[in-house]
Amino acid sequence: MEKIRFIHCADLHLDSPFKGLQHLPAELFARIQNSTFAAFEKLVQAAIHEQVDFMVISGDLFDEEDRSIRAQARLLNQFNLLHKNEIPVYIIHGNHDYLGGFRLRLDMPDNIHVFSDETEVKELNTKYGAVVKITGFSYGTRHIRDRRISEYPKQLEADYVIGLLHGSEGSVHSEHESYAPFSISELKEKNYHYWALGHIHQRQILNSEPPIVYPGNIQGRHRKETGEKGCYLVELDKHDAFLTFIPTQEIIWGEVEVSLDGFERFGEIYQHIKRAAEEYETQCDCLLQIHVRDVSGLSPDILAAIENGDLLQALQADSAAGETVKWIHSIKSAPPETDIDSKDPFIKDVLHTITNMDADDGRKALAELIEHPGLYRFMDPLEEEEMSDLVQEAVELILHPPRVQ
Ligand SMILES: [Mn+2]
Repeated sequence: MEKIRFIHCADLHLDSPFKGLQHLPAELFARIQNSTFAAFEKLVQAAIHEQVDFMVISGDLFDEEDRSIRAQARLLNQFNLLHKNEIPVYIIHGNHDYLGGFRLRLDMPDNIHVFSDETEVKELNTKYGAVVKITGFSYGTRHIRDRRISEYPKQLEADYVIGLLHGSEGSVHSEHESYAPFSISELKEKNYHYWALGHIHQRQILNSEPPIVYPGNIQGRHRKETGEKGCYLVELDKHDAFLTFIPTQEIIWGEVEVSLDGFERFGEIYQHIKRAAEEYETQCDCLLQIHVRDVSGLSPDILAAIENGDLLQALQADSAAGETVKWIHSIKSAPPETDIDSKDPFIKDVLHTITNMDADDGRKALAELIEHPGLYRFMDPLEEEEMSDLVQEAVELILHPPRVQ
């Protein structure tokens, strides 16, 4: 049986607006705004260079349902390049770019195959003679909460069968909070050779035989989407699967931890953090968050300079734009462990309750907001990680209430 080679990517979120970064120096902000496109261009170059048989995109090509003309035109350019190089592309749309939201559509070249909102099977014969069947569906509406996996056919006749699915892996019980949920065993039952997932932006391989894969997004879009981002080059033969990660990010979101133990003066601390940022290794532009710890020995003046942003501003003024930019976007201080014990009994009680909350308690606490009839349509369900971030931020606010001027 001939082997096949393809690229699996997802969650391009082309033309993401990067809200909240407008205050950055204009040149840097322009690079950031262009980054989702630049990442996709790198990905297409990799596909051409590797001469893959085809490409699959598992949803969320665009960031918004009313995708901009700019995003469509730039995507079309890349699809034309793939067309010229005889690389077919198989696409499902996800919750961010569901079919119902299509306001206008540029004519796509005939190497582009988009799945409809009904689960369907498409067949492809590679130039080396392998028969591949690809199954999937596009989101017709923004919220798909049904277990659509039951509609995927079993026992398809082909050399290779690949499933495309945009959704969340989760148990039956968390159904109400997730998109097109499925379990790993449900996917395995189908006897496919590869599951090309999308939706979760953190790259992860859920299973190796057969591979069940979230490639993550191709460009981080905020401080929580740290590290390298990209796609997988997949090679399947009769017995094995080989996956190679190809980084595509144009700008990397990074985190650096800095201990301030033993430091006293503003100047020293400034130099110390600056050096730590310089030592952060990266080949591309990066946006750094600095986590300072061991701050209990610092004077109130220094602590204030960290909290009110003075230190951050000083550091930013110094990071001139160059070939590659290292921009510190925030400095966070982790509260010392002892804080929790030294607070008064009321705060201690609140903290105890809040740190023992699980995701379901969190959802109950937010039910009024999440289930509000006017908001429900617009809100994505909160992922486990977002819920724990909310709890963490609440703890920090209780321990370090913002000073009222
Ligand atoms: Mn997405």
